[in-house]
Amino acid sequence: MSYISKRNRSKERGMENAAKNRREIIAARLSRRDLMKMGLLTSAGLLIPKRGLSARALNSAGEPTLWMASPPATPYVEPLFIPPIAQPVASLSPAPTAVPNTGAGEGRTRIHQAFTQFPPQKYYEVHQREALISVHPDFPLQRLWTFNGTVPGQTYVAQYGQPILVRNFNDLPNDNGGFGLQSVSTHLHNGHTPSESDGFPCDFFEQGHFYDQHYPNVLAGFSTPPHAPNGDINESMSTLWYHDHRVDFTAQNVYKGLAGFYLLFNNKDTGNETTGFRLPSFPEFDIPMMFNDKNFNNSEMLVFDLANRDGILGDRFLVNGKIQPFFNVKRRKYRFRWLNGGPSRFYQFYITKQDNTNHPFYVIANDGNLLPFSVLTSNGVRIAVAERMDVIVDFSSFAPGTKLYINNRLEQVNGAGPTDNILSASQGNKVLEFRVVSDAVNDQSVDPATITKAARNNIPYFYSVPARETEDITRCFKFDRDNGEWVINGQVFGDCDDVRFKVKRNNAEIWELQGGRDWQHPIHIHFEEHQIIERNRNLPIEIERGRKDVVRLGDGDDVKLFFRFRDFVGRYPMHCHNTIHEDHAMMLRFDIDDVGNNNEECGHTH
Ligand SMILES: [Cu+2]
Repeated sequence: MSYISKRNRSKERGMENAAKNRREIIAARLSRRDLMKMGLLTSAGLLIPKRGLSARALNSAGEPTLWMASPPATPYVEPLFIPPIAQPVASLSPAPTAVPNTGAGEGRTRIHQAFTQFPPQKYYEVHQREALISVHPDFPLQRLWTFNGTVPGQTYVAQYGQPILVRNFNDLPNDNGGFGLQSVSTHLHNGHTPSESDGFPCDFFEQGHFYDQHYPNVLAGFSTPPHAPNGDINESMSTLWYHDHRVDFTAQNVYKGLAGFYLLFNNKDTGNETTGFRLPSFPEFDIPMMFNDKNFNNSEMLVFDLANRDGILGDRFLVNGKIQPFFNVKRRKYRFRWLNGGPSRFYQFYITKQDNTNHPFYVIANDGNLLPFSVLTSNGVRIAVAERMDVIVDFSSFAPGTKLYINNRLEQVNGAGPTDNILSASQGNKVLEFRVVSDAVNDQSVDPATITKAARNNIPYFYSVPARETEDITRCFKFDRDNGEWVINGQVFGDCDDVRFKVKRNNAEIWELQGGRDWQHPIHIHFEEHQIIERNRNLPIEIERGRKDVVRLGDGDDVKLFFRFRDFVGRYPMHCHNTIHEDHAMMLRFDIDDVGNNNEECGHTH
């Protein structure tokens, strides 16, 4: 509280009142749609100052300013939090059923389409509930929403060929403490998941209910030649994550804590550095890290700005739920799985030494999983919301006591996207401190220098890129801003039942995505990974080749994606993963069935 005296008290109070008004509105569970209907929100996303509601602070240009600065927090005082590994339960009662068990309180509405084909071999029970969580020792405990009591939630460690079932309970409290909706849909991001278990935004379920999510952990292509019955090993996935996806409320609910990791292993990516690809062993040297930027008020409590429709930038940087933690590392190689957990910011991470010089590292995977080769980078790696980058960082050359930093050097001043300026190392945000310790070292993991494209004479070390097939249709999508609304081909996500187009199962398709002016969007497409075959008529950079589930659309970008849609049917979304854009309706629903249609075909129906 002492730091408030350094500020202009009346201005602070005004902003606090405005914030309080907004929190009351949010506590009333009104979505942006409700506010628009009630005439409380302008098309520019500003709350209208009437009946005691005050507009948020404006800058000299009349534009909304950033949220007031968060209180300071001393960096690197707490160790990195490693979420616990989810443990299966012996059984579930009542036993899971293919048909939704609505009588027992299940919120699912559709039958499991692959329950008998891939019977669950392990069962998990997870409770979404409020917990008091520390984000920093200088801050009071926060009332966050969790999966089984931690933020991030427990990490699922899954194996290909071993289907699991997660019984997911909604035990969220009646009082949302200012923001968040107690109605949820949990999406397994990057999963080749039957639609009814995918966490489609409109498949939400309410307090006191549960939802059985069946994850077959099966390779894409298992149902058709030439990869039946086991699927294509080159479609393997690895660093998945799960997060709330409730329509209109994803940003609030994820910001409040509802996200975690789901790691998939197989007989190549084994988690053991003496076998398979010989990547650093899990969990000791294979560390998932979720990055978020958040805002805190004068009482050091987490705040979320509903009135912001451009994208929320936080001024406190969290890794695995803690503000700027430290992490002790041995003098050897580590695999870090970097995930941008949002809400809106893009990062470009460097490893910076104490003298602000750069320590190069290897990128081995993007969100689509392992690249054919390791890629050495001296320019850091860019990660938009929901993208993942697995990297190998080698600490063997550093003396014990050395400190290094994960440093975000990408300049971003508003929700529109980064300016693309790279800040100097000393100006960046150092979000985590590595401390090299003197413990004895044993490192049997592969040397990434030996698995680059050149070192391998162009023979993939990891998976090959699945072969491209002749497409059955090319569809076109323009992501734009229209009258203050985020639109895809001119339309917002208006209705859960509005099926914009239908993909015929097993078809190959090209989707051409076009970005609007002045904005950047990380676009996520559920269910099947894509290959970026062109970015602005050129091959994308090496880190973007291979497979992906998020594609960054920069200002005016034009990207071509290749897909096949195999194995399962049902409803899936495509949406911007700047979660603010997503909730303000930059999303569409497409269905996979055995008929398909030509809607959204290029030059056809827009
Ligand atoms: Cu966007």
